Amino acid sequence: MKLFGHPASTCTRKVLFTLHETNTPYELELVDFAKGEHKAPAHLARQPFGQLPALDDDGFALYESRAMARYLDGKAGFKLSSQDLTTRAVMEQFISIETSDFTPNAMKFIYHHIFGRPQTPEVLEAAGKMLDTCYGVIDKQVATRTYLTGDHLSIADISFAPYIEYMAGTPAKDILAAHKHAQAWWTRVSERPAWLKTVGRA
Ligand SMILES: N[C@@H](CCC(=O)N[C@@H](CS)C(=O)NCC(=O)O)C(=O)O
Repeated sequence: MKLFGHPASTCTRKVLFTLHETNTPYELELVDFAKGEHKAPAHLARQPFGQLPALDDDGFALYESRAMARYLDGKAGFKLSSQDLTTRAVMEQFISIETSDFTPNAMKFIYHHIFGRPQTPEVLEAAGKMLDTCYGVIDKQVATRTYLTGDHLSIADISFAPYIEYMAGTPAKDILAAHKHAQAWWTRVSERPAWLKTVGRA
């Protein structure tokens, strides 16, 4: 199992978190953003959009981090996704919220405060309002649950992690802190050994 990516990339981290949670052996092949390797022909052959990450499982090639998380989870016996119809539907609902409503707005804060790509105050204000709505939805969900779909971590929790981690270094951390159940959920997710390995804290 080869993962072509970068340890600081949010989408690479989503897949690394899944690999660690499922105890899947892998090799990380570094694709160096700084050298533009993600836009070089070798990587474009793996990922036509020139983005990280890409996966190669003994000749089976896959891109898109959420597809990889689902594939790796299935291969490991669905440890991170319930086969119960309604539980699975809720997981997919939260992965969609992450993809459509959460991440595009989280990235505004991450670009502005972490990656040196300035955003206007109006853009940050609108993004903050959307994040507040997203954290409100999460807060309600985890008020009575350990993780987003119940007692077990799922791909839904994993999908949010890389963005919340980066936002800890931005004013958006206060939006999360205003939702005490969501904040407590993030503490549980971020203290998992698999996440600590993903971000190099274990
Ligand atoms: N939908 C893709 C998004 C991948 C993506 O945007 N990756 C970022 C790094 S986290 C990237 O490579 N950005 C560089 C670029 O788009 O040129 C996925 O989930 O894998």
